[in-house]
Amino acid sequence: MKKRITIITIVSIFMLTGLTAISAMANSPPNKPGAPTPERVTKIFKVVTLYASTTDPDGDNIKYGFDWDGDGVIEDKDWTDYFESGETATCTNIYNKKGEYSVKVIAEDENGAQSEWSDSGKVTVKLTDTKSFYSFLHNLFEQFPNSFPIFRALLKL
Ligand SMILES: [Ca+2]
Ligand SMILES: [Ca+2]
Repeated sequence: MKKRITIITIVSIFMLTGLTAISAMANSPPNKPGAPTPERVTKIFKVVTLYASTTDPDGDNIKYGFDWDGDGVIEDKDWTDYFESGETATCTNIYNKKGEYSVKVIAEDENGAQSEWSDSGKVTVKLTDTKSFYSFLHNLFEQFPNSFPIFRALLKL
């Protein structure tokens, strides 16, 4: 009797493991997201917001990784939180060098399956004028009001 129970237990464990493996294998990655922008012109030190959206065939939640300079590497800060399948995610970046940047986005479902990279968009970053550099500093001071008292006094902001 005891032997029988042991066999049943072992068989059950095998079946459960098998089912778990099958359901993990059945997870499909999210669909390829659209390009985060077709084309954008901005200035250095200015906040750029881009968007991403796709769906997951299993209806899983999705997070998005933005590659802002086209090198295929996603910085930690450029991963969004999880969004429901089909929702639109946003991510922001500030460029501090002028130039033309290729931007793309990848989607990852909550089981860790990654989509293909999106097509690339293009962000052109131009040199800033003094006014927007000042407004960048101003925004910085607003976010960290107590961090730069000397600068603030110098710039009379
Ligand atoms: Ca999935
Ligand atoms: Ca990158």
